[in-house]
Amino acid sequence: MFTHAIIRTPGENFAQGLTISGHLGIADYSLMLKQHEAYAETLRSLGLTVDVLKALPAYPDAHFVEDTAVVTAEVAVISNPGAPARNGEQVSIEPALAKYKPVARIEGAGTLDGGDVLQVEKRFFVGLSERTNVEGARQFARIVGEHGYETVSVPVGQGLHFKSGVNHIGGKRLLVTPDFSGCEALQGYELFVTPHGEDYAANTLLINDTLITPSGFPGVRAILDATGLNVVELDMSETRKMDGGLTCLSLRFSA
Ligand code: CIR
Repeated sequence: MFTHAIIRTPGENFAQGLTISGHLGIADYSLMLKQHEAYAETLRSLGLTVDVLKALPAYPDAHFVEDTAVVTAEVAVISNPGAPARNGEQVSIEPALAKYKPVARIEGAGTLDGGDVLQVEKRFFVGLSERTNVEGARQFARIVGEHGYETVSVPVGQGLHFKSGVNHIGGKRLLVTPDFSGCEALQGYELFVTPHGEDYAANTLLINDTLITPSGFPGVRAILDATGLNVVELDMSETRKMDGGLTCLSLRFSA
């Protein structure tokens, strides 16, 4: 059960962040702020206490706070972001999390982005991607292993992060892009594959009994409605232009 979230206000220079989605157009700051506020309000409406951190002008991607840590019930693992332009964001997330949890860190040659880490009950999937390497996954597995969690590493072929393609939608259900539909590491789960043209909506966020999903993806919406959970849609157009999604914009935890 999540009770808290940490988010960060996007900086005025957020459109200078990393992106390979230039074909979607230049991201607009005032619209981004509006959509970010709607995101925060949705989390509050679900009963979460939301801490809002100040923008970090030196890091235009810093509002994608998910990549800077992985928070479990017992410990906050501060990440070591794999993109050089983002490495440093984790320094300012640490005090925000240390108020709530003991902290541990991914260090040295190990890199890890929180966007590559998906928790399903006592299991963590860690995507090995351009951002997260084997050493980062090894350090992460050791830290959370001390608290009884199992870690399974999964290669990420296409897509930025593991959670760009795989997310938990309650019970034993995972929402996956076609790339992950035959993934052996996901055996034992019921896989729901995003329909053609709807890969972006694989990044759907489960908050307690509610699924938050990007608007404009009717096939995914139908899959989510069939779960019987509450479903909320948010317009994610400006975040998407910067390769981000719903999970990327917050750290969720119980405190
Ligand atoms: C980046 O390339 O790092 C950012 N522009 C997008 C990060 C999205 N984060 C996430 O999927 N967890």
